[in-house]
Amino acid sequence: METEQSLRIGIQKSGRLTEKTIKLLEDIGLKFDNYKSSLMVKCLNMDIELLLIRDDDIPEYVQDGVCDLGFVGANVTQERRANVSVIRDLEYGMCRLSLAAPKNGSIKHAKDFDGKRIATSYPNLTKDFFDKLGLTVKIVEISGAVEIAPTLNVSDAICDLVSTGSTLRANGLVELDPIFYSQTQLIQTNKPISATKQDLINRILLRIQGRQLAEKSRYIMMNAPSSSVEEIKDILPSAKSPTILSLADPDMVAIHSVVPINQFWEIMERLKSVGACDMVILPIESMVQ
Ligand code: PRT
Ligand code: ZN
Repeated sequence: METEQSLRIGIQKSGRLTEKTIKLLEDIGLKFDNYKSSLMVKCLNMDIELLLIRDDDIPEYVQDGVCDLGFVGANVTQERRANVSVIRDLEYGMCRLSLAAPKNGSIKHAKDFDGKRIATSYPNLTKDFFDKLGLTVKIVEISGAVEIAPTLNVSDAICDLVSTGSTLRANGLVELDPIFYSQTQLIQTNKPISATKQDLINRILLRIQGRQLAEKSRYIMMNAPSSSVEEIKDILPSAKSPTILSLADPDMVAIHSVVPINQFWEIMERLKSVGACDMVILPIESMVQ
């Protein structure tokens, strides 16, 4: 009987997403060595192999079933119009695909682009945007260093990825409308896969969810007067009740809970105002609910 191939995951070999993707995979318990020197890396503790390739190739490889999963920017998947399933937004590699034009030129808004030349590595996303507006533009497809195109009079404006905006500014361009917001995503092939592989994907997904939730949460420990427990329970947003432990001093208790990072300071201040003290805040490695 033919032995089944390992679950194959496509990741960027060398680029902006590589380090964070490898870190995420390590954080969820996958072990491998030598990923820098090889194109195919076997996971040491699970039936998984990594294929290290250019990010542009990942959506097609996943679409065609060469890889079962891929970690890649939504910008690439959408531009390639790949037939894959997005199974998780991963909240890193954030950027936007934006229109930009020379600082002191006549192009100020999307409507000013009618009949103009736009340099971009994203012809499909750019065309979709202008088609929706009913405007006709001439797309000049360029594979890199798009920002220099207006200076070289290759185009009147550009459509390119932006994160901080400093590259645009350095090239005398101003950012106009963002046309697409992107982040790294976990994509899965739509080709049929075995139940064993699907189980492994489900495990990976659960671990990623746990990791993402943990990153957005903090473990908080505090002491408080027993008389404040009810007020403290009302302040803590945790869906489950907090852990309450008695202390040597019968008038005091220790309370442990998990709080979301985005409400963290507000919660701390409110806890303090009802008598909580000796608060200790810890990062969380992972969470399984
Ligand atoms: O070799 P390979 O084809 O694999 O890599 P690549 O050179 O095509 O891609 P890479 O490593 O540059 O980017 C990989 C992915 O990172 C992209 O597809 C996006 O999903 C994501 N990402 C996030 C970015 C940026 N931020 C980003 N700022 N990709 C590119 N940029 C570039 C942008 O094109 C511009 O040149 O950075 C410059 C602008 O940056 P700021 O900070 O000056 O605005
Ligand atoms: Zn690329």
